[in-house]
Amino acid sequence: TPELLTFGETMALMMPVSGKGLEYSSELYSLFGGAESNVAIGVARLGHRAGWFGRLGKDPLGRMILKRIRGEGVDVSHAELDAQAATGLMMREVIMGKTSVYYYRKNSAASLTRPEHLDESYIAQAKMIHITGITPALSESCKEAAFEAIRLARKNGVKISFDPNLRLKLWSIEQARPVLLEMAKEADVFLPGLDELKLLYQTEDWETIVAKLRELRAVSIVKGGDNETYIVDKDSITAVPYFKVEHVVDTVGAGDGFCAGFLVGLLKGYSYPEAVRIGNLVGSMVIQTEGDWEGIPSWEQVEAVLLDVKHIER
Ligand code: KDG
Repeated sequence: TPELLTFGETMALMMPVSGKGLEYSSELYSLFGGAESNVAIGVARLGHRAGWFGRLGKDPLGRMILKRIRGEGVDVSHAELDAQAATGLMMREVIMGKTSVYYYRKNSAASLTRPEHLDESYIAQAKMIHITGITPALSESCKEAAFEAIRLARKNGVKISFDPNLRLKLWSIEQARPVLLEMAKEADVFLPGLDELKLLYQTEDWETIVAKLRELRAVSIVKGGDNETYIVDKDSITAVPYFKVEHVVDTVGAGDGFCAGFLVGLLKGYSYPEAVRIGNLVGSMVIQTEGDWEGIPSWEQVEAVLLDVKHIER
């Protein structure tokens, strides 16, 4: 039985093989990604039991994704392939250091998720459920499903981790704000980025942001500071420094890697600063590899860094 559950849309991901943009690239890599399955894969890599229960199309891309998530050791017993709808797709290119993502996901199998698709007994046996603000952006029924997951988790004493993952290509800030703030209220741990908080609370002022965060029942872990991650609780702010990165290859997935490392820290019973340190480390490794989750390390690799073990080349 999984300790950590998550659900949401996972899509096929196509990226140019060369450094060229999509328009002029004749060969593409076929990968896949989705914020929630990225976290589930990360938790599994780091040695804990994770489950992901999204919906995919009953098509080649859906089967490819399902097999590969399963191959990473994630429980997919409650994931479903829908014969009536297609698997979502995203394309990504990096031009002059700027990443752009293009979505082809309207009416995808995942966007047709409804509250009835959730299995209470499956959710009830987990310690924690990780939910993101992408799901409510996908459709009205997905929004209902996200709130139903929160309700079922609360009812069964399952801790809620919430990453707002604001995606302005999916909805406007005006549409997103009330929904994401409502979800944040329900969370036990809230994992926003600093840029997201500025948009959600409509202020650049850190003091005001901290005061808003302190109205929540959650502990907030604020990602994306200049050099550190912040832990904001009722009466303290703790800054945890980033790890040095040699060469940034692909920044997408850093936040999910962070979440996976941090949540594994919590599952291991570590303190918040220790768990954030692990999150920072995993995030720093993800951005040094192409793809959303491929750079997530094993627990042994994490320990080697934390304990400063020498690497033996041969
Ligand atoms: O966090 C990475 C995600 O943005 C990526 O995997 C795609 O889930 C995704 C989305 O909807 O943007």
